[in-house]
Amino acid sequence: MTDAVTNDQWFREAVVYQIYPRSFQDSNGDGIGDLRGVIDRLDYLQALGIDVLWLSPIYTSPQDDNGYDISDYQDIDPTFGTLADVDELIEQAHARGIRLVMDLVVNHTSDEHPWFVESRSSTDNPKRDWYWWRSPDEHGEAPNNWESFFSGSVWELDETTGEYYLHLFSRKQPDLNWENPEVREAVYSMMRWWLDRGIDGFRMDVINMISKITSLPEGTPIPGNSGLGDGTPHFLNGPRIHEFLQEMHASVFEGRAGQLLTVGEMPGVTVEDAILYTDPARHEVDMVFQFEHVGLDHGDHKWDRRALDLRELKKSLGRWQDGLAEVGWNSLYWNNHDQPRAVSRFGSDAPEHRVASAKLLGTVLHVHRGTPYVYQGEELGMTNVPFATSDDFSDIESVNYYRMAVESGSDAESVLANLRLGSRDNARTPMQWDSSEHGGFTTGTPWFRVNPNYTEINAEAAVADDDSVFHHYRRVIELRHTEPAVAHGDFHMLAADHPTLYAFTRRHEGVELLVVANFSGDELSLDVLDDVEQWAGSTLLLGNVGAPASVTAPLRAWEARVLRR
Ligand code: TEU
Ligand code: CA
Repeated sequence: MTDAVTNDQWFREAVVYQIYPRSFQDSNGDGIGDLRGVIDRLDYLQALGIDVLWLSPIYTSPQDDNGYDISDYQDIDPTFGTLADVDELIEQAHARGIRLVMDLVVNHTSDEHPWFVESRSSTDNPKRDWYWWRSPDEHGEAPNNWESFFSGSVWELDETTGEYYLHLFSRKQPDLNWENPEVREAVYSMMRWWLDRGIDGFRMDVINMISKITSLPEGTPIPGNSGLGDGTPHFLNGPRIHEFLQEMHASVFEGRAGQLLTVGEMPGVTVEDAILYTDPARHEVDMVFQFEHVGLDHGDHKWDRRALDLRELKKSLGRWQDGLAEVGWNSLYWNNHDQPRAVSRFGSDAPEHRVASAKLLGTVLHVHRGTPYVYQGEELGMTNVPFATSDDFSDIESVNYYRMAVESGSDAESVLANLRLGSRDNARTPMQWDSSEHGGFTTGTPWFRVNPNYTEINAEAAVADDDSVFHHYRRVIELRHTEPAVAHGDFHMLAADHPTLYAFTRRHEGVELLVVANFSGDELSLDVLDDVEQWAGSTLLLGNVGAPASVTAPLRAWEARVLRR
C-alpha cells in the first residue's frame, strides 16, 4: 500500500475475481458447483494474485434466475453448502489475503420468500406494503405498460386478492417496496448480520432500481412490442436513490473497522450520476458497474446485435475515465455472468488470434484507472459457446426471449443467431479446469454442458504454460500491485479517432506509462501517434506476443505493449 492511498481507498490497488458458484467447481458429483469447490480452488486464485473474491448468490433460492431470486437471505442453498462452509471460506480466503464480497439482491426477493408469501396472503396483511401491489386498470388490465427485463409485462395478476404485483425481472422476482421503512431496516439488519459474520462487503444487484416514481407512470411505447413500453425512466436512479444509499451507509457501514468494498450494479447510470454515487464524501458506494460499453454492440433492443466500432468503445470508456478523474472511482470489466465472453466479443476467438487477443484485452482493461474485475474463465481466454438449437439454452432471459420472439412471428433462425451472440449462457458454462471428462468441473453430469473446447482451453494447461493467458493475467494483476502509476496515475487517451489502435498514457509522480494495443489481425504502425519517437528508449513492462523488434516497432496482430519511462 503506498502513501497515496488512504485506508478507505485500498480498493484502488485491488483486483476482484467473480465466481458464479453454480459453474465454478463441483465437489460432490451432483453436477452443480458448490462452496466446497470454491474452497478447494483458493490456491489457484491466490496464484493468480487477486485481492477480492465476489461470489454470485449462494443463498436459499428456488433458482428461477440462478440464485438472483432469494427466499432466505440468511441461509445457504443446500445446493451450494451450508453456513459453516461460508465461515470456512471466509477463514480460508482471509488466510490467503483474499477478501470476500457477497452479492446483495434486494431490489426484489423470490416469490417464495416468507415476506412475499405473507404479503400476497391478503390486502390487509402487515407485509402487504412491502411489495408493489396495484389494482387492475379501468379495463381490468395491468396497471401500466412497462416491459420486464425478461420479456412480457412487469405485472403479474395474483389470484388470491385479484391485484397485480410488480416484477421488473421474472414473475418469481417480485420487487420490494423501498418506500416502506420496515423493508429498508430489514435489509440493513440482514447486511449487518453478514458483515458481523466476517464478509468484506457487497456487490449490490440492480441497486439503482430500488427507488421508483411511486405513481408508476406509463412508459414510452416500444415500437412493435405488443403494447409494452419502456419504464426505465421511472425506476432507474429514481427520486430517493441517493437518500436510500446514504441511509444504508449510515446504518450498515459507518464506523465499521476493516477494509470493506461496496459496488453498485447500475444499468443506465450516467457519468454524472456515477460521480454522485461514488464521491467518497457522500457515503454511498465505492464504485458502480456501468453498462455503456457493453451496450455499444446493441441496437434499439439488447437482442438487435450490431458490430462494435472500436472508436465508440474508446470514446465511451475514455469519457468515464475523464468523468471520474477527480471525484469518484471506476469499476473496470469486460465480462460477468450476464455478458457474452469478452474474447469472442471484443477480441477474436479464431484459433490463431484467441490467446493474443485475450491477453490484449486483459492488458488494456487492467491498465485503465479503476478497479478491474476478472470473471471466472476470462483468465483462460474462455470463449462463447457453439449453441446449436434453442434447447441448448438454459437462462430464463434467453428462454423467454426465444419463446416470445418466435411466438410473435420473428424468424427462428435469426432469433437463434442473436442468442448465440448475446445470451448470458455464453458466460455460464462450467469452468474448464483440465482436459478430463467435463473439463474437471464435475465427476457427475454437469447441470450445463461444458464448452467442447475444454480439451484445449483449460486451467491445468494454462498454469503449466508460462506463455498462457493465465500467466499474462497474473502479470498484469501484479503490475497493479507493483507499479503505482497503474493504480494512481492520471489517464489520457491518444489517437481517439483511429479505428484499430487503442492507446493511452498514465502519469504518476514523474513516471509515465504508454499502452498501445492493436485491435486487429493486421500489422499496425505506431507512427499515427504524434510523439512516438520519444518512447524509443523506454522500458517494455509487458507484452503479449513475444519480444518486439523494438519498443516502438509496428504492432503485430492483436499485439499490446505497456511501456514505461
Ligand atoms: O442484472 C441486471 C441487469 O439489468 C442485466 O445485466 C440483466 O442481466 C440482463 O442483461 C437484462 O437484459 C442483475 C444480475 O446480474 C442478473 O444476473 C440478474 O438476472 C438480474 O440482476 C436480476 O436480479
Ligand atoms: Ca455440488
